[in-house]
Amino acid sequence: MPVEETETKVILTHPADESTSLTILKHGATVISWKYKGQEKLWLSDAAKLDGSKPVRGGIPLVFPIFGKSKDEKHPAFKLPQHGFARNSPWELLGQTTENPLTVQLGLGPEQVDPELYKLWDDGKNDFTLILSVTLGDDYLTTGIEVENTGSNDFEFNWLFHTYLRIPDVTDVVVNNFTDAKCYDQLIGENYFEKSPMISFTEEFDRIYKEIDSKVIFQVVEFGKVLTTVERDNLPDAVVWNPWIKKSEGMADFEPKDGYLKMLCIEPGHVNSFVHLKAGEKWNGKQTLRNGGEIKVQTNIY
Ligand code: TA6
Repeated sequence: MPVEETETKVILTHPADESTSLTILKHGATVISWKYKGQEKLWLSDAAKLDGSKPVRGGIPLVFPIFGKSKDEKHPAFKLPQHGFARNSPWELLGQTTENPLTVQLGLGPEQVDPELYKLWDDGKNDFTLILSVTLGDDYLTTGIEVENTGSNDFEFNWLFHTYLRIPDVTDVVVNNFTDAKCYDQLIGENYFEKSPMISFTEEFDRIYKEIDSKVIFQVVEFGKVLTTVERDNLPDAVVWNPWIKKSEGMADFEPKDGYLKMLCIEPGHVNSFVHLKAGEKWNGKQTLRNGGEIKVQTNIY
């Protein structure tokens, strides 16, 4: 059955290849598994909470309306927890929209968010609808978001797909096409231009790459072979994160502790600035994760 719904999950199975499938946890509308011909492409912690008690450690958590924690106590999202409330709220399955490729939609509105949490955002005066579209293609997964301001109050927000890619060994992979991108390094608190043609990982890594043209694709490459390609539509920024040893040890829901070797977050989003949405307006952003592909070297000079 291409689409199966349980109380807590939605499972999509490719109509022509049952070894290609994906699982969405309704909590946070978090894609927790994407199998391409039986091979798991996303990383999920063995200790990830899947009971709705906290955001999922792994898969594709959804970051809205704030990335990180606001440092401006006057900002409407200042009181919200890190990464906002979308990833920690119960979304509902709206239905299947297409058969080929197979697509379902899940929705979130204020009425589904914990009232205590919701009122931390602008005193609860914003009205919105989030519609997540998830597409299982032959060799790709697409997650697209539509944010609609359904109220009378203009608001601003960040959006980010906090994608945890599964990889054989992070010390064996490089990621291309961040060359010359503007970057804010969260670990040293500095801005600089990325000079590496292929970024590699030998320690904790936490960088926000900013305002990169959507034509630029990012590729996780192992021994000259592309494992996964990340494409973006209307998501100008991308965070790259690996917690490494110490940070992994400090996260109770991060297991196994050496799991940092098997994951890499490449997170398309709009986080370097806020999206300003007037009453009645809509905004869309999309990522496509593609299995494999030919190495395509691009620069950020457009
Ligand atoms: O996306 C990178 C990041 O902002 C890191 O700084 C780290 O905090 C990570 O997100 C995980 O955040 P979480 O709230 O899920 O523990």
